[in-house]
Amino acid sequence: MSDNNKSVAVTKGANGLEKLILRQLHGSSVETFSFLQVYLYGAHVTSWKTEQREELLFVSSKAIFKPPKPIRGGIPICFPQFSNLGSLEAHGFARNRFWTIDTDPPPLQPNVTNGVFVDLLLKPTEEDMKIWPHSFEYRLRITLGPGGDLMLTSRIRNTNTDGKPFTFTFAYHTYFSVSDISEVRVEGLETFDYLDNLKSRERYTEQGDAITFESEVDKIYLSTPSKIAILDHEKKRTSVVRKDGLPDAVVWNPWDKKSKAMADFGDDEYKHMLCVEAAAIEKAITLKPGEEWKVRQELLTVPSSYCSGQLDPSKVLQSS
Ligand code: TA6
Repeated sequence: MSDNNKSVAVTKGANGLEKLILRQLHGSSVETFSFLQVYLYGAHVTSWKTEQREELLFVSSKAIFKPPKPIRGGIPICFPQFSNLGSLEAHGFARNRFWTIDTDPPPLQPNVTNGVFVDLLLKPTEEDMKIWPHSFEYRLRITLGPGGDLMLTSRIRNTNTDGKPFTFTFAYHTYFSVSDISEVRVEGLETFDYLDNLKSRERYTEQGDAITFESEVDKIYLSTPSKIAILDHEKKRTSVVRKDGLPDAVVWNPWDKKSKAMADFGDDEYKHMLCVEAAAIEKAITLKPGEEWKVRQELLTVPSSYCSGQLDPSKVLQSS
């Protein structure tokens, strides 16, 4: 699909895996466009670039683009579970299944979509039903807005014909690219409670006036505000996560020891990434047959340098 200022192309990516390229032109120059790359494998966004061609997402140089391994980086979709425990694959199976392009999705209400978008669809296979015995339709709209913002809208419907409800947890496991993790602050989660994954998910309250990083962090913040800011002083850039219907937020950096333990992650790559994940974890979601759950995450970036006073996080977090 293409018109004068937006386009979607289907092409082959790593290991011949099919991927979609979305472009949104800015102004009149055909050279000025923001850009998205989405693999049908996992409905996995692996690149989001500004009109200045700046890559905003992190993908490991050692990522394995080969099923059944999920792609390390970008925005893995964690469904029907956010957990590395239990009988399902870690973080569920949505991120290591092949999705299809949904050519005739039910209308999205309210249809706030402007920009260029694709609709993707996942339904369980018979194999999937053996490990998670439920029918569902998961529709994902991925939108690159006119200003280069990235929006993911998920609609998950219970299509069980046996009258059974199902329960799940969920996260958009977003890997942000950062200049140097020791120069990054996260604003918007201070004073909130969190479950510390490094201490058997014990509950604590965030004391700091911002989250900074000197060692491994793996925290599930609970009932958090709709906006979280990630300030990258060196890049003079603030990324903002705006979430709707997703009460929790996971913050993860593996640091050095865990980085070395991951085969699909460079030993030093922890310095250049940070996961901030809009999620529904503490209170699992239950859908009866016919019910649909709709949630949204919008990502945008604003130029900023906290130290130069160009950015008052409270303004960004309170802005509409
Ligand atoms: O989101 C944080 C986390 O749950 C960490 O505990 C770590 O396991 C990370 O996800 C990566 O999980 P993955 O299954 O993608 O290797």
